[in-house]
Amino acid sequence: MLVVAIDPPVREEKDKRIDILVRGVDEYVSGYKIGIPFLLKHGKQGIRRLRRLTEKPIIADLKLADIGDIMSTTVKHLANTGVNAVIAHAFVGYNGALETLVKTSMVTGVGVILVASMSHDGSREFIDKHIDEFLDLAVKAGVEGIVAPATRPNVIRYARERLGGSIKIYSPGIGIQGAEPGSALCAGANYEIVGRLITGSKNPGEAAREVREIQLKRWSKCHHG
Ligand code: BMP
Repeated sequence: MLVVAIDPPVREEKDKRIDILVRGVDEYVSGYKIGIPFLLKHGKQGIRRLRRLTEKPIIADLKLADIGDIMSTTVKHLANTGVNAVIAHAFVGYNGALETLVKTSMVTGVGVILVASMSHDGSREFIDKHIDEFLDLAVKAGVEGIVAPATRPNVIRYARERLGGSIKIYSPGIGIQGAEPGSALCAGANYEIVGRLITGSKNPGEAAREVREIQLKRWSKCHHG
C-alpha cells in the first residue's frame, strides 16, 4: 500500500541515513522507489546496499524514454543490483521501444511500470491528452503497473475502470504535493508513493507509521462506509 520514494532522503547528513531510514520504515512499507538523484549519489553500490537492508521490492524510477536497445541495456545494468522494476515513459511507443524493453524485462525479471499520467499541473498540457493511448499500451505491452497521480483522483478512477484489476496503479502526490494518505487507494490505486513527507521527517519510522495508519483508516471508510 505504501512505497517510500528515496530521492535521496532530504535530511541526509551521512550515508548512514539510508540505513536509519530503512530500519525505521521497513515494517510499514510495501517497497521502495529510488530515483536518478539516488543513483547519481550512491551508484549501483548504493542499490546493492539498499537490497541488503530490505527484502521489499525496489523500483528504479529512471523514467526511461529511449529507443528499445538503450532501455534494454540500461535494464541489464540494473538486473544484478536487486532492482525489481523500472519506470518508463509510455510516449516512446511500442515498436522499437517498449516492445524491446518488455522482452528484456521477461529475461531479466525486472518488471516495467509505465507513466500514464503525472502529478504536477503540466501533465495536463501533453501527457493527459494521451491517457487512453497510454492505458491501451500498458495492456498491449503487458506491463506490471502504471503511474497515475494522487493529486487527480479522477484520473486514477478512470485508469482503474479502463484497466480492470490486473495492472497495478502506483500513485505519487501524497503529502508535500497535496493529496491525503489513502485518497489514491480509495480511487483505485494499489500503492501510494510517498517521499518527502517521510524522508524529510526527523523520525521517518514514525512518519511512515502515521501515513500507514491514515491510509488504513481512510481505506476502510471508503470501502465499508
Ligand atoms: P514526494 O512525496 O516527496 O512529493 O515525492 C514523490 C515521488 O514520486 C518523487 O520520487 C517523484 O519523482 C515521483 N513522481 C511524482 O512525484 N509525480 C509523478 O507524476 C511521477 C513520479 O514518479
